[in-house]
Amino acid sequence: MLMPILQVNSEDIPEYAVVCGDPKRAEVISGKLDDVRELAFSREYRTFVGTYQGVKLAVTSHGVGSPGAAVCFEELIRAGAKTLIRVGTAGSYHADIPAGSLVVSTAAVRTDGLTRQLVPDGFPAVADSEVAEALYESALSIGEGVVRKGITVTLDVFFNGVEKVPHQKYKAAGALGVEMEIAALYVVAAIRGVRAGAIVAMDGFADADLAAEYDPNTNVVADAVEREINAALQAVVKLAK
Ligand code: R1X
Repeated sequence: MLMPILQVNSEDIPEYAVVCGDPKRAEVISGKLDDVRELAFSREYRTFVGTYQGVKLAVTSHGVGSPGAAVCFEELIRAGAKTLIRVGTAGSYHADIPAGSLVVSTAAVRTDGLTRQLVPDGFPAVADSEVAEALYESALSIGEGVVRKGITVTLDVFFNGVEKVPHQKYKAAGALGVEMEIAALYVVAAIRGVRAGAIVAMDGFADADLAAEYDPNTNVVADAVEREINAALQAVVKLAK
């Protein structure tokens, strides 16, 4: 069956999927696979399939923000994906988790608008514990940089408007950082009965003024993205065993 937005056929989608925001990053990840095939490049959704150490997987970009990303997660699941892992970037809340650090998201605060339209208030957005553990162990085994696991915040706003996001409160409550899609992934996975996890590379500090300070295009961030991609692929192999 053809998925209407991703433009991929369900027969081509394996049980494992690695998802990322950026279509260019999807191409980079696909470069690490054997027997790669590009299935489609539709809107912001670029999909490849291939194998990594013998395990079949799809790699799909989901774009920026929860509503669009949820379309990607939903269609991958409808097409047959049973384990989804997001590799992404996030802003850090803590000086000891600087740019270049990796964080495995064990749960996400649902400050996005989308998941409120999917599930009732209070419903948690949580990672599958096996997927989170596989990601954490794989990231640690790479042996470089800061690796942490914990709660992340998912919001919709990227550049501040008039209202201020209460980052200090999330930080005080123990969240490690903030990004824009993980809650959608965890909630969609819960509703559909599949497992999901996420690892993010910190690309700066979230409470800085993004417009003035934000520069995710550094070697430190690129190295961390490379490490999180390798960790995600190793986690897929661990989970498939
Ligand atoms: O998740 C956030 C969003 O997809 C973090 O980085 C992206 C914007 O650059």
